[in-house]
Amino acid sequence: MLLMKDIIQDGHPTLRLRAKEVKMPLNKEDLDTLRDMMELVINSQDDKLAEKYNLRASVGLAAPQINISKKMFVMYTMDESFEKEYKFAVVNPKIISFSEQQTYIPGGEGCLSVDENITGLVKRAKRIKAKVTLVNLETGETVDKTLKLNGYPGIVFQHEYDHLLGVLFVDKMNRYLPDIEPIHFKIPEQEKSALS
Ligand code: UDB
Ligand code: ZN
Repeated sequence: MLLMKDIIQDGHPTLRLRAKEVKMPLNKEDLDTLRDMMELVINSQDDKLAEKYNLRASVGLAAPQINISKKMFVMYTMDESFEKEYKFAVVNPKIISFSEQQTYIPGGEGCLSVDENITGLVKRAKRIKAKVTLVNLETGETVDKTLKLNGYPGIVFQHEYDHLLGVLFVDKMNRYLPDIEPIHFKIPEQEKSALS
């Protein structure tokens, strides 16, 4: 089981490398890495398990963050209105278009690989289109897809994708973004506790 101690921190050279393509067909080791990464993210969103194992509530994790310099990441999150779930194990992604329109998370981004006291506003494309290989973590089957993502799930995707390029959010932080419209969360009351 992966824990916070397995996540490397800013300053570690692996976080600055361009991750290598994952060889297909996916081997058992890479599949198990993705399974471990997804398990950590899912457990981190369970209040009891998060407390037991001291996990920060996480929405995504890229392989370089566990010191594996390969193009793969997982994300598990909802859209801004908590209507649709985005649960992906992604291999060899390539963002093929970024909308001209930009947005950002109003509270700023953080990162599991950066001191938790650091957050900052980061400009992101409002919509992206990406070619990916998605992995079914139960069966190990893979499927090539073109994903279109908007708003918050798109921001999470871009943040994880940056990790595969050796880029951290702290490289792109802005103090103010006066000309850009932030995303807004429409949070059902009972979901609010999951946010902090
Ligand atoms: C996170 N979590 O997982 F809106 F239920 C961040 C951390 C760094 C604060 C743990 C997060 O944003 N949680 C969250 C947000 C919500 C609702 C909710 C939980 N990451 C993942 C990461 O570092 N991946 O490399 C940072 C996010 C900042 C923008 C996208 C990813
Ligand atoms: Zn991160």
